Amino acid sequence: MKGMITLDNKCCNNKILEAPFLKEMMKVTYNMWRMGWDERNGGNISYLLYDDEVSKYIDTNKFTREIKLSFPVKELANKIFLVTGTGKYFKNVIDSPETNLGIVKVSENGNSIYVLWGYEDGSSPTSELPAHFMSHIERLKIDKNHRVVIHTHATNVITMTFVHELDEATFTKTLWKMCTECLVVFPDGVGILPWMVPGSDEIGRKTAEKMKEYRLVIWPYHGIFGTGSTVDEAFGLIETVEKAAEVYVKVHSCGQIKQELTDEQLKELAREFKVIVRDGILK
Ligand code: 2HA
Ligand code: ZN
Repeated sequence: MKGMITLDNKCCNNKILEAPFLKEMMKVTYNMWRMGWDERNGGNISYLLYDDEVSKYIDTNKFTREIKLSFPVKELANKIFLVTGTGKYFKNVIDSPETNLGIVKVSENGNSIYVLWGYEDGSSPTSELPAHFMSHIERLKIDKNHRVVIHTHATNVITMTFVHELDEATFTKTLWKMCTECLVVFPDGVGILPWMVPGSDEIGRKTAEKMKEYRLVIWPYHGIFGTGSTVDEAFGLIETVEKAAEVYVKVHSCGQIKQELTDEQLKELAREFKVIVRDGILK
């Protein structure tokens, strides 16, 4: 029957290894490991794929396994995602994408996912799938081109959460002041959650709540989430925040600040680059 999803255990067509979205994922995970952000199995990525780009390589109506979700995601019904596997190391994705990654399709009722490709050793998507899926739901409401959620343990961002107040407005302003172009890259600032146990539906819900307003969300003493319509955009946002955090850590290791960007200069930047900055941050 046309459109019906059916079980097919004879995985897999590895022509898909040539797919641009897969190559992109292999490159970015390796890069992120090289940045030192994704130690061991740290970090996870999910990438919304369009049916017509996936169906060039695999039958999107055939699955190898069904996995029940503890949180319903009806809003994502029939959507397809490329997702890093739970317990998998970013450094290994490039050599064995078919075990470290998987392509999943959300069921019609949003209560489960079908594995279309990958997770060949029997594994499943990242433990942070609730935060990823719920964040996709919120970002798609705001941006119909949204596609990517990246979570990583960016070293200087984590460091900064120990020594800076965790108030969103002051944290954002400090980041903006660390490199001239920060305000232009993330004029909407960064959201910050209180510390929570990772991997739970609850941290997923709270992260997604922040995603209604922010493209970047920091988990204190843990890492950061970045989102975007492309892998480059989500990665670029995180990279920019991490750079600002690195400058912050270095500046504060050098002693007293002698001069810095003023609020007036930041406003001048916003005017010149025609970006709307979040209210309540600049005086
Ligand atoms: O997947 O990063 O937050 C490992 C993690 C959990
Ligand atoms: Zn993590």
